[in-house]
Amino acid sequence: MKRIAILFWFINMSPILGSGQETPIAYLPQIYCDPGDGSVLVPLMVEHVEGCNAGQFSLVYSDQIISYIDTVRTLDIGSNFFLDFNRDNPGTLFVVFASPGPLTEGVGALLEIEMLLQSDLDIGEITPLTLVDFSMGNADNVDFVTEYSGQLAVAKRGDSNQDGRITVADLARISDGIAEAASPLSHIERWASDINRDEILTMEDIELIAAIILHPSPVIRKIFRD
Ligand SMILES: [Ca+2]
Ligand SMILES: [Ca+2]
Repeated sequence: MKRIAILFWFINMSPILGSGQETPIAYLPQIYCDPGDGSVLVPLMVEHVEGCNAGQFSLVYSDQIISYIDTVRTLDIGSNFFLDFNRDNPGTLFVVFASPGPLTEGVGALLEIEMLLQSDLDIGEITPLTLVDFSMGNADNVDFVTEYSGQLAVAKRGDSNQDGRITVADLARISDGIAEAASPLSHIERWASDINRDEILTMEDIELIAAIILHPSPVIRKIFRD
């Protein structure tokens, strides 16, 4: 099964929440996919949900970009949860989860959603990943959680500088990233530069982009993807 590197913004909510009550929140990342990736893994992050032992939410997405929800599985702080989901309606995922005991950790990844991509995606296509009616709680109180939706955008892996082509300029850009140069890579530039999908930029990524420039055939690119 192909797994693409998951990149996400860690959103610092402190300025939003202020210094008062810690409001429970849930959010999805901003992620990218290459048309050849086949599938993406999307983590659902939560904060300030300690004490909760049940919850539910819906996720609305474009079925022009995401063909099917392959599965939903618990993760990290949610690993003790029972989880079930309904994907009968394309474009909407409905998830419920519960645990025999309250969460002792309130911050982290709760679950991940594996999404299969449509086969005919174009660079630049975008779907919001919209959380709807997210609620969590326990027998004493179930309340709505503040939701921050995510986004999935189709981009070209290897096109580090995002100019639509894979050239020596991309080699230069990833070199900037490895050297942590004065002009730091943006979120999408860093994703596009991580050819081997190990979530760090190294000389191996440079070697792979160089090989794509030298051997631009689809067969060679498939070897790199696998
Ligand atoms: Ca480029
Ligand atoms: Ca890498």
